[in-house]
Amino acid sequence: MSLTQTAIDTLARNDRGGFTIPTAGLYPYQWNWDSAFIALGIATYDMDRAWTEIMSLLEGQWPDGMIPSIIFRSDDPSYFPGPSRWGKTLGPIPSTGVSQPPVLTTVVRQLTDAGGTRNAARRHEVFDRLFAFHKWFHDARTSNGIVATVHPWETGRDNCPDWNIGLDLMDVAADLAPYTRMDNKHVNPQYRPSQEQYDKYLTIVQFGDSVGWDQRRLTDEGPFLMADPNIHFILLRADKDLLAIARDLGKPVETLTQIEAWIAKGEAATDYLWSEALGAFTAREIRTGAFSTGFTNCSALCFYADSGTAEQRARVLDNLNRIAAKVDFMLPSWDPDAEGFEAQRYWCGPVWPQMNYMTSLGLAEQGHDALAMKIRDDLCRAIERSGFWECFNPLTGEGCVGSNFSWTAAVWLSWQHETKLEGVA
Ligand code: 9WN
Repeated sequence: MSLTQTAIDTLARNDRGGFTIPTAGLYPYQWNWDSAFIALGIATYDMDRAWTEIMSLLEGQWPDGMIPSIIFRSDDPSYFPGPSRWGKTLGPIPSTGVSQPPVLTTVVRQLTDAGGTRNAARRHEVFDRLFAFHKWFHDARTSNGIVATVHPWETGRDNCPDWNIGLDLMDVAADLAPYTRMDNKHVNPQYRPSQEQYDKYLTIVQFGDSVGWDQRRLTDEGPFLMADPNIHFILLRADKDLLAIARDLGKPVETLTQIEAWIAKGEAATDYLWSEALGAFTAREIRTGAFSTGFTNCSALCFYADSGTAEQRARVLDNLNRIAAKVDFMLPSWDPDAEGFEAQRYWCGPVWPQMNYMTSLGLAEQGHDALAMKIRDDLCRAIERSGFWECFNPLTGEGCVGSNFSWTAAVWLSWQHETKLEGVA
């Protein structure tokens, strides 16, 4: 059977009726940014079902605009922490109390960019909800003018060494309720976050629950507060895509002015994330201003967001070329020259399909076709060698952690469908 057919079958197998889980067992619910990438993949063969994926994700949106990282439509004992551990969250469906990188608007634009009345109607149908989601990031998550994150899970890059400078500043809650991890029962524990990291993840959840999931308090008073290039660049691009959709729909001038203000704020924050020492955009601890110390697979998303100066972009390219000379498969999630690199441990080294997708798209849009192609081809080689895994060892191409993975299948389909390397912007 062809890999393309296997990819379609993988998505069908993970379909739970209107929404798609990342993979059975390990992740039995609907995840926020997973669903956005999944919609891109499904759109290559069934646009109506792709749109249903978007609409089902929006069903979980909170009244304040937040779209949670996980929507719990059931209580599945195979995953921890499930709905009971997150407590009384504020959405229409039980959910987590943090969000995930807001790639959704960009995907909506991609899905509806062909024009026509149907697509215009779809854009119209979701516009207010997308606007509310962006507003939530800019209002409830902004600290010192920077869109912050309060939990490594919100960044989608759980145990990346980027978060060590934030996690080191916090203690595990003395009254942390006992719990049993489930992730380690599905996959090799060596490839997953450490116990201490999990205790801290759960400490933040316990804090959020203790303030009734008041998002302003979670940002201002919570135990963890960092700036993440992943959320930053994805939101900045999404703001630009939201502006394009708003113009297309003929939205009022106040709406356009608001989005333009968010974009201006975002462009200023790009500089905040610039580490001169590393020549790269890195995570920062907001209370101390400390920079992380390694180049990650979101450090080159400046191209995807079309942000940063020519000098900054040139240094980012130097870093990409440095790393390309060290690994067989681009783009590792953590710098192979930095302390903490582990080729098989989750966000400490492995290649992640959705990150290669965004990085490659951004590089292509900005005219760096050779690198864009390399980042695409390396992932395709890893998939051809190992199958549709959650992530891949950058030294060997071996698959890591979850198998039969939805976003890997989706990225593959999306690339197979394109005839040339062209973005939507
Ligand atoms: C916590 C589902 C998610 C992805 C994240 C990835 C991982 C969850 C976990 O799986 O996170 O949200 O339990 O490890 O880090 O990016 O959305 O695929």
